[in-house]
Amino acid sequence: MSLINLIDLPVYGDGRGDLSSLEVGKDVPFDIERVYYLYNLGESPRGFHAHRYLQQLAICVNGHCKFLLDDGTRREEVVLTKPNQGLLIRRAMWREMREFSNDCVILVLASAHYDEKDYIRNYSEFLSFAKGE
Ligand code: T46
Repeated sequence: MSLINLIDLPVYGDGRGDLSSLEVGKDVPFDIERVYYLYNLGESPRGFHAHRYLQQLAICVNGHCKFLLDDGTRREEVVLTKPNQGLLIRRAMWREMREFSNDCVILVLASAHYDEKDYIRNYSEFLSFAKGE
């Protein structure tokens, strides 16, 4: 099974433009407890961590960017270019983000509030954690 799980979101377009919506239980497979967004992104890559329990859906609502996902045994990359497509990031998945376009905005829906204790920011520690899963 691919690590890259893309969820296509509905687009309601007409002469005025496009509108996409997300519904918990239909488009998003977890309850949304937090929303955040990344913008004014430069050349520095981000991420380089995994989460013990957090699940997230990342949508590049403007521009494009590259995500790398790693489950401890495999690494896969995807370029996000569509505002109507979300990348599901399951728990226990190392992620790295890079190659942001100047106009890139990434909207992230998260299954829990921010909790630094849920982060694994050391790759060796992540590999041990992933092995125990
Ligand atoms: C992820 C990727 C896609 C908060 O105070 N609250 C928050 O909700 C978040 C997400 C971050 N922060 C603080 C913690 C750090 O001091 O914002 C600062 C930057 O966070 P971080 O270095 O973790 O940012 P990224 O871009 O490396 O990772 C973020 C998320 O943290 C992470 O869960 O999956 O975006």
